[in-house]
Amino acid sequence: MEIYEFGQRMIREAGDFIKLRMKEDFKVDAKLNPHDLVTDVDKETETYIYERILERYPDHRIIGEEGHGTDIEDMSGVLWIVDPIDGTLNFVHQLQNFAVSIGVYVDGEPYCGLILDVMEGVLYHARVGSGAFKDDIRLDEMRDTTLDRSLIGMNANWVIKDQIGPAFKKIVEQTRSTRSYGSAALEMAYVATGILSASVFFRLHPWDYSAGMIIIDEAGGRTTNLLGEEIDILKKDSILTGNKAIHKELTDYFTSDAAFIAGHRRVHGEKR
Ligand code: 2AM
Ligand code: CA
Ligand code: CA
Ligand code: CA
Repeated sequence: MEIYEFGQRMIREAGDFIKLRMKEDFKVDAKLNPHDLVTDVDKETETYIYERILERYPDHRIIGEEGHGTDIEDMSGVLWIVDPIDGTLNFVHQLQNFAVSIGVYVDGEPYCGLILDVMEGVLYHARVGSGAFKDDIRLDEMRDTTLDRSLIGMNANWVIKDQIGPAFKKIVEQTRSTRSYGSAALEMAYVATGILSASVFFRLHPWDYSAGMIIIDEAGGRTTNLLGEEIDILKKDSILTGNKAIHKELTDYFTSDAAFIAGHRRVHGEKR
């Protein structure tokens, strides 16, 4: 069976696993700080996905947020990049608005992206070269927009930071409005469908953005970091994703702001 079809079936089964498991009690722990939570369900779902992939494809490799694949440093072979629950805060507080997100790479090349809105039962998916889909409906090519007539995905936390805050504040002032959904993967799926024109993130990990990047590419959009630099799929980075016109407008904007560039470099380091 093809990896893409297997992945679609398996991610829906992982969603069913979460829905069953969340009916029982689960433990919530803080990771690095009180804003950064993890639950038993995150960990158990990652293990479920890990075992399902290896039982079917013993030679594939898997990186997951909750601890699998920490030794992986190259992209050879088939690599699954897994976020078992993207939007853990939503999971804990709302029991909705969270996703399973999986990006698959073959010898370093993007192969397919899968984002399951678990409680809605909606799967956003794309295989490179075959278009992007919401369930079985093919997504239209993303249309160009300008900042002043766009809804932009953005987390309010960045507006209050010293060095980078003013740049984000200007976006709040200039765009039609901002939205924040609490799941980077779902927000990227919304960009692919066009209900957001773009989305900006700071400090995302590969498991947050890999599936979304592939789906947005297939829908005709563009993803780089906020300075317009290509993403290295094994690294943390900022993410700017959107239709091609607004992507250019926003990268031009961020790269014209010296304080923002300095703040970005401080958090993300020099570009490799
Ligand atoms: P997570 O739920 O899988 O941790 C909003 O919180 C978005 O940012 C979510 O997609 C969340 O993913 C992601 N995120 C990435 N790094 C984070 C961090 N250190 N703390 C909280 N959320 C983080
Ligand atoms: Ca997390
Ligand atoms: Ca995540
Ligand atoms: Ca997660």
